Amino acid sequence: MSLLRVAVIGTGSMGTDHIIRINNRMSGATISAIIEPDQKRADAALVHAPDAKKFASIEEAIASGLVDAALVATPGDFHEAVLMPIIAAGIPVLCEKPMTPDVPSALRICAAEEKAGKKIIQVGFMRRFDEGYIELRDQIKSERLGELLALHCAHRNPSVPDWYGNDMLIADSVSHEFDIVRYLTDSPIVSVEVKQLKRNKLAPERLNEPILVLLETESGIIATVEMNVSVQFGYQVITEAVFQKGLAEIGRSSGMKTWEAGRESQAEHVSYITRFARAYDDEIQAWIHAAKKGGIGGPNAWDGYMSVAGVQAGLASLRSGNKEQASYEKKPAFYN
Ligand code: ISE
Repeated sequence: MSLLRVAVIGTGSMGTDHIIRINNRMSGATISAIIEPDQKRADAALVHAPDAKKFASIEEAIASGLVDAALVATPGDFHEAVLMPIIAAGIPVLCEKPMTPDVPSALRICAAEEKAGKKIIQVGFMRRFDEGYIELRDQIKSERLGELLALHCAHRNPSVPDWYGNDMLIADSVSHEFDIVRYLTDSPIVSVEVKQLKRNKLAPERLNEPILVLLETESGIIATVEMNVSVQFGYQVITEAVFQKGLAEIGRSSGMKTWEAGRESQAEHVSYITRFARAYDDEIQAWIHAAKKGGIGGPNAWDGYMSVAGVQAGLASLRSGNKEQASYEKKPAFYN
């Protein structure tokens, strides 16, 4: 295969960012199809993918014979309906997080993939491709600073769009930490406790935040996550790891420093699109290489399910205010 022909389903900000990335910066792939019900958005995306064709559904795009792989960037609620025909066609797919909105649908996806007999779903947990997280995972594994004792995470957005509701603090945003904490510690999350911090009056009325989320792993690590989506000043994802003999910190801005009018300042990111730009590039390039061989090059559907199951416990805690246990199905041998 010369170029992997990719169909993009959903051309909001993330879908469009991936289209630009694939057609301009990645090697080995081109955008051949766009599926987006909002015609204005579809046309705006086509500007970046002039050779692509618009289709009304993923089924039609697959039937056209123009599609070797798919990238799903619709809101999570639509993922299952899009993933099922892709799995049936055996086409490799990168699906943005959350894989699905709830546990039953996540398990249905895993079961369908297992039945199809091949791992073809990669879930868009781009943090696993971020240099800082990769270094931190190595640091933890090496035990150079002794055993890992705790993680302090801050996940801060300047603001969120109108359609971002209170549950999305957990389901859309902390869904990343449900994955990355498990990945850093190599241990599943067994309990979740959400605490309300003093409410930011600048937050939209529908949101009760910031929140502090305590994730406890089976191995006994507690990760604190400050989830904050109205910080106004910029976008930050910072992790401090506490070890027996020292500390490690990742995620501070390395933006340009300026000295002006008696002050020193450093540029900060304002969006995940720039904060994780390199991670997205590495994630998508790894996926393209693997998809050309018919497989995946990153977190799989079971990782997607594990995050969704953690989110379910997180949502229960958001409602009850209590510590809630997370439980998981036994991992099928297929995912070992
Ligand atoms: C968004 O969907 C993302 O995935 C970002 O990484 C996260 O920081 C943001 O809070 C989410 O809404």
